[in-house]
Amino acid sequence: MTKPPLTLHLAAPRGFCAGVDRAIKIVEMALEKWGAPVYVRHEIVHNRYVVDGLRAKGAVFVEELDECPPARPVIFSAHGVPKSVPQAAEAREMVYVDATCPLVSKVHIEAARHHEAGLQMVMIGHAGHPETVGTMGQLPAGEVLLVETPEDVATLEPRDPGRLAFVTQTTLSVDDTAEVVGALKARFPAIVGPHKEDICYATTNRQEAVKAMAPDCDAILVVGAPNSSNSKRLVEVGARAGCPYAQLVQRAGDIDWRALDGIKSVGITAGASAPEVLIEEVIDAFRDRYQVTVRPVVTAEENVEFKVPRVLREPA
Ligand code: 0CJ
Ligand code: F3S
Repeated sequence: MTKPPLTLHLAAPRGFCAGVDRAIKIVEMALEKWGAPVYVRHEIVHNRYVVDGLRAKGAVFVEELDECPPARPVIFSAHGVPKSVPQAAEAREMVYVDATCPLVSKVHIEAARHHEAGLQMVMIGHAGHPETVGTMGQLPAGEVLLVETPEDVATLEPRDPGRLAFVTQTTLSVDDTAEVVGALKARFPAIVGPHKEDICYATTNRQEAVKAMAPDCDAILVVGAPNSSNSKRLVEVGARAGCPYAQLVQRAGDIDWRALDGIKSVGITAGASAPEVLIEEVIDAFRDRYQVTVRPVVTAEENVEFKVPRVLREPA
């Protein structure tokens, strides 16, 4: 039987960002330096394939520091941690390596700076997400007001409406965040913040690529995990930019082929924590069923790289 033709729009940039690359390298290098087991607080990045791969090499994933034996090294995930976590590790005299993405650390520093200047902080982010918990945890409990939507801005009760600053999660929807920032600036004209928001280059670029391809796609598949904020935002961006079917898939096995029946074009992208091997797996699954023509959709070039912490560059 001849396979039906299919145009496969392949987003670029897609997949791993510099912060994820660095975080995974940190776990691998820690395992080389100290041997197994090395503990990792929270999934190093939100991807089961990555986590399972590191677990097979001797990483042990836990949710809280007190699950780690004090005699073994522990790594903090790319999403960042509240200040209390390194403090507790120090109190227990543990060896720890912080794999927080430098772009998240930058937001932590900004929040602390505004707080020291006497401004009350507002954070735009998703409640309960580890990055939001980590950024809010840079300041004493109750010091950061969280908003998720423009409606939340209307109910804020700051100490002094003239002495406010804001920071954001790095993996938000660029468009949704612009609305929340707009609502903040409308209600609190003196609010201080970044030029636009703190959404990182990787999040911005992946959303741009999806927007560019969405009008040409009968379906868009985003390779990523259900707990990956940036991956879920790509699905929303695809749907909002006009694609009638946008879906998150962890691997090729998740593809709902019946839902794709009759499509002539598909867009493929991946969240910042999804490895290229899983994208290849998805493309191969399409090649098995269709005569595929790949059309790259390139909207930006990325050449960002972050160094691993010095402790891992020195001999044991
Ligand atoms: O929070 C981050 C610094 C992004 C890390 C990479 O992506 P992922 O999927 O692990 O995390 P998000 O849920 O934050 O997108
Ligand atoms: Fe960092 Fe952005 Fe990736 S904050 S971990 S570069 S998604």
